[in-house]
Amino acid sequence: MDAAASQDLTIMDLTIMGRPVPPELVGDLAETDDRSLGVQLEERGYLLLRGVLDPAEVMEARHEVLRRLAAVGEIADPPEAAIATGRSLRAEREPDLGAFWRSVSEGQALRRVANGARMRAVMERLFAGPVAHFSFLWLRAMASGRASPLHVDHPYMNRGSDRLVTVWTPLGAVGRHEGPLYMVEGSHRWRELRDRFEGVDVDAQPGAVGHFAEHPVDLAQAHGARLLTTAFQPGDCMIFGMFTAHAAFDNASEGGKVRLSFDTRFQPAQDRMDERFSGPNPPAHGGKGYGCLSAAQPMTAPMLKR
Ligand SMILES: O=C(O)CCC(=O)C(=O)O
Repeated sequence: MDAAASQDLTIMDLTIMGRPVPPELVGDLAETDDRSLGVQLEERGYLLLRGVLDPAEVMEARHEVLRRLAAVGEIADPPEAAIATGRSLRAEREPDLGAFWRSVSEGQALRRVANGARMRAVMERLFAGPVAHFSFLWLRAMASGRASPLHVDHPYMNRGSDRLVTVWTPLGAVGRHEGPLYMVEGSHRWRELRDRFEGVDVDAQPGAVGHFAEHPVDLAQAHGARLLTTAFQPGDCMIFGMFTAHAAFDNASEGGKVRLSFDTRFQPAQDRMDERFSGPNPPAHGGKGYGCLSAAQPMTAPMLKR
């Protein structure tokens, strides 16, 4: 276990949707080593890269986002502390919520991290050649008490390259009790998962979903798998494939600290790209643009409840 994680020993207290996660079900994500990234991705279903981005640039992006949220009354002063007020002026000040979230998601400092030279270098190392990324970016502000549901990404973005990968980047440090991302160990090899989700397209098939109905604890226990996580630092990122089951633990931060992160997608430059997420005006799901994201909704008091 790394030093940051051992100072942050809250494994006993991790919850998902309010349900405690038995400590024996939680494990540490493995850090990448010097071998080919492609081989390690194939092996584990994910890559944990430490310190590959510039921490100062990551913190600048974090502050850029927090200042925008503070301007609509959702983050208390000083914005750097990332404490949610539980109130929001977003809807009255920004009648087009999708346009507002797009403008935050296209902030210069954020895009310097998400689409800049350091990120590109990582991706070129992974794909051993030129890369391209979605213009769409999933920026997430997770209030205390919130978690992302367990899912695979394939059903949400499978109209382009089958070499597409997700890159998830914490905007600032994320301790184990602050809603870190987790990967379900070995899930990228589950036959049952492929049978269930391969070829499913949430925008083409009414009622289709990419998330699991089962509680992640039940699913992990049924497969004898662990939920792998870590304490993240600015500069770290995670890469994973379209069939690796993942989600976030509940953000159990005391005092209402918001967990900030973004995820985006990369692929080899020569591959076809999913048209929903590319170009200057990505239509995204249902043609709603950035309005399709739950983060586009005001972060108000009901969101602070489990
Ligand atoms: O950040 C989260 O809570 C979830 C991220 C996610 O689902 C993804 O990166 O695909």
